[in-house]
Amino acid sequence: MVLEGLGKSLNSALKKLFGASVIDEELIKELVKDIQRALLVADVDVSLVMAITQRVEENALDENLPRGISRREHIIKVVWDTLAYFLGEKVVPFTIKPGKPNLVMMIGIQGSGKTTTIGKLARYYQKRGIKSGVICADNFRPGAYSQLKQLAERSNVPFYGDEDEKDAVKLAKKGFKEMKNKGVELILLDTSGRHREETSLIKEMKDISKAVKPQEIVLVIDGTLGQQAGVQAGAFRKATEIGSIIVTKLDGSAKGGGALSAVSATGAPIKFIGTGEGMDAIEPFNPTKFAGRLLGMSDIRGLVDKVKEAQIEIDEDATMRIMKGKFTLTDMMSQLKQLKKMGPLGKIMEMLGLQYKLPEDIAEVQEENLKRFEVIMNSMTKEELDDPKLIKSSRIKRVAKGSGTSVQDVRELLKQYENMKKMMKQMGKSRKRGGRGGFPNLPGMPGM
Ligand SMILES: Nc1nc2c(ncn2[C@@H]2O[C@H](COP(=O)(O)OP(=O)(O)OP(=O)(O)O)[C@@H](O)[C@H]2O)c(=O)[nH]1
Ligand SMILES: [Mg+2]
Repeated sequence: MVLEGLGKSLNSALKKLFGASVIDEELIKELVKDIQRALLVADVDVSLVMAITQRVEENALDENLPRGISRREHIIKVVWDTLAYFLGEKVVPFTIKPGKPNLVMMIGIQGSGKTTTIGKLARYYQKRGIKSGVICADNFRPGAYSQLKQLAERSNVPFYGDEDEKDAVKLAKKGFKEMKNKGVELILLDTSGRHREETSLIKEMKDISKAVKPQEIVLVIDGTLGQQAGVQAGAFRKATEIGSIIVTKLDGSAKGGGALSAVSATGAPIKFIGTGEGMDAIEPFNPTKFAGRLLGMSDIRGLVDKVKEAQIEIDEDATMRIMKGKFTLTDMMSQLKQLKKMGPLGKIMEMLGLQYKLPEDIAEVQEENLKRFEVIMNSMTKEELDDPKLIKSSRIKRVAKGSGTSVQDVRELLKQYENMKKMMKQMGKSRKRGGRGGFPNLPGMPGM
């Protein structure tokens, strides 16, 4: 999992939001604190953390909610948008002209993941129908030649290297020529990792790029560096206009959030991220999607859409009453109708990532049942609807007779009511606990 730690803590912060009974300034403050903590642990720069949380705080309680959006949805969206904003703009991977030799040069300090990334990229593009090849211009580390050669063989792409040639510029030139002759469209140039700091690295980059004129120069940065990654990205951005960034080792790194945000703060475009040692562990970087994934929310979007589709109307009065512990038969009926519009409740719980075994009769709201319940309820007095406890056996008989149903049908309705009331109680309890791992507010129920 990419940035598992950060994702987990952000997700649990948002779960609290679902579990809370009221959304007020205090709750937002708590949410903001949780987010701050999560970002600081991920090594995001303090001033950036402040900027992010300020944005959330300012917008979360925005008075003007867009039509059809609940406060909860709005807050999730604010957190999501803010994170995405600070992760940078969406950029297109590489611009590759088909049928032409497109040279992409990879640079980066020792061990940042250049060679591995080249292997992954060659495979990534080859699979997508772009003829790819790799050149080893690393004449410094003894193992470099065979490392890249093996990676090329595994993906079945052409490789150029010469163990006896010590001049990196010559290697690059020769390799480029050979790849051109082979009709390779994406030529990936691997350079040496002898550099431990930016200055010498950038000098070599300039020497080689003068000789072979790459379309694009990619700085490969180790994501475990955290916010330090920003220093490299900044120096690189000053030195070249055709530069982009790949951040590696985001799998399992606690500091990856810091690396991504610091790099994006320099304005350098992050094009790919490395997410593991395997050959396929690379993906184009999309800040919006990435932020959603961090929040563990990709499915909540679906839920939000669904809620909107069903156009569930929230009855404020009923909400208040239920909050105060009063749950009437009429309330149950309107809840059941709303759930019916949304499809099986169990599925919704699943989308929210919550595990809770629902009583079967609640999970599946049957159309027929709803109709029968309605008929039965029509034979009840207002008093009875508001306080179903009053409905004892003689009243049950009367209602059954009046509605043309059976005593058993009426009992079933009352049982359903009891079940649902119990469920409401549990929800109330889990809210008081802070909601962690607890129960969400059901759509159309208090506060959602
Ligand atoms: N977990 C993880 N490991 C990675 C990733 N990318 C690279 N590595 C590992 O990082 C180490 C260094 O990778 P290389 O590709 O050799 O790095 P390099 O920049 O070419 O190194 P030099 O050429 O010596 O400077 C290797 O053990 C890789 O397996 C990644 O995304 N995730
Ligand atoms: Mg290397």
